Amino acid sequence: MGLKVYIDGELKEKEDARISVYDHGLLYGDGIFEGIRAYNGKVFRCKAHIDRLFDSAKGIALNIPIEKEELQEAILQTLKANNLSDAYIRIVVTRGCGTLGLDPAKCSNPQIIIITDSITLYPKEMYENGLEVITVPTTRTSHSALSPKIKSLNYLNNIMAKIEARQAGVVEAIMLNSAGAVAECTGDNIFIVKDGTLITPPPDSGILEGITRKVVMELAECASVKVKEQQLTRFDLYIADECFLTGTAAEVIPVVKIDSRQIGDGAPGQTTLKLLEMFREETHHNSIIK
Ligand code: PXG
Repeated sequence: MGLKVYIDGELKEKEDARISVYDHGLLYGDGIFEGIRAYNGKVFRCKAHIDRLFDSAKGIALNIPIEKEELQEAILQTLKANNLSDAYIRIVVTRGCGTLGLDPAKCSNPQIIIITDSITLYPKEMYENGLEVITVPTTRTSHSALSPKIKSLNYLNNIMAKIEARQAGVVEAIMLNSAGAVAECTGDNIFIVKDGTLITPPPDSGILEGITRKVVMELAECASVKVKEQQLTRFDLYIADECFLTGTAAEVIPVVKIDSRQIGDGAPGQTTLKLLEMFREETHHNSIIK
């Protein structure tokens, strides 16, 4: 039996889980999504992800036709149907079928899709040796255009940044905001360590406030590491002692080179490794954060 996907209130075989070519999610990227993980049969920070999904929906004036509790039930039901205890969960809500033309008022029946599968963003060696990343020309969307807090189905500017990184021979891009300050990566938040303090750009640098980011900040506090949200420039990255990225898919991954410059001594830093270990403990074993 193949993988089952939740779509329009039903569990269907992967091959039969389809949406219309008239769905505005496809035609205009009109919709939203969430990426969540389950570890040992438990959905990690489920409430935070569902809350963010509903906020994204509200941000684009899309009414999700089920309650939060029902969505949580549907996630658990989908995991169970696929017999998965460690999984990547992708929730997609589209505007639904409409006519050819932007008007969302002509759309009916938003589609709720839940895919549960596995995800591997980076090979194991990259977690051990660290990533090389670059800053790229494509900037993160500004609050005045499309709020970066909305996890919309329109990720093209992040995809452009990813292409720019790939073309330069590295796997990930650091995106700046339109004022030239560091925002985040294409699907991950960024942290540096400088003189023992953990620093990450604040929400108003134009970032998606990552749930992994929040967990890592809480873990740092548990480990008595000083944490600061502070605007960062490329200069701050270049003189950092350590750097790492956080995200649901990547979890915590060290960065050892930025724009061809070595960070720290060129190996994953002590604080990074400590937080990576604490994150694995938090997800797989006992909760450190109370
Ligand atoms: N910034 C952006 C722009 C994101 O899209 C994060 C930061 C990290 O947020 P969380 O809450 O996950 O810590 C994201 C999350 C994918 C994928 O398929 C992308 C995300 C999440 C899961 C999978 O590349 N983006």
